[in-house]
Amino acid sequence: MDRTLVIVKPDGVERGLAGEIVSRLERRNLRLVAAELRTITKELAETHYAEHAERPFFGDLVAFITRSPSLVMVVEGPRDTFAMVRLMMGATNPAEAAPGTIRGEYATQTTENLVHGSDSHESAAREIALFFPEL
Ligand code: IDP
Ligand code: MG
Repeated sequence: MDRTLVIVKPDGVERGLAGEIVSRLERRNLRLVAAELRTITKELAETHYAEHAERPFFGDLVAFITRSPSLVMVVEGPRDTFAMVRLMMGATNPAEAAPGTIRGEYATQTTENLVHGSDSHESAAREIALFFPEL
């Protein structure tokens, strides 16, 4: 089986959309391996998003992702699970996210786009180890 990291970001938990997002993953037949509601620390956010450290929005991104609890999950499917989840999420900018995707149905702004999903097998392994070192 193949695993990826999924995060319902603070805006998703605040808006009561965590259940909807988990439901979509489960209805797809992706299985929850781990799930924890936690407030991501500044240190963990900076490590997780290190690839964006030089971008102008980095400070806002870290402030956003740490402002209230996120639902952090490991999700398992038969293969290329990260790619299935990314398609279900929709484009990073909700203005470009297809109808039917999570961002295309429920989000309007790139800054608050509800959900994170690892973008490759390598990112999935790195991010799972970062958030769930016991796995
Ligand atoms: P992804 O979440 O679809 O993988 P990334 O490019 O990895 O998108 O960006 C990480 C997160 O940073 C996005 O989900 C979004 O919350 C935020 N972000 C990305 N680009 C911008 C931007 O241009 N302005 C503000 N926030 C951004
Ligand atoms: Mg990304």
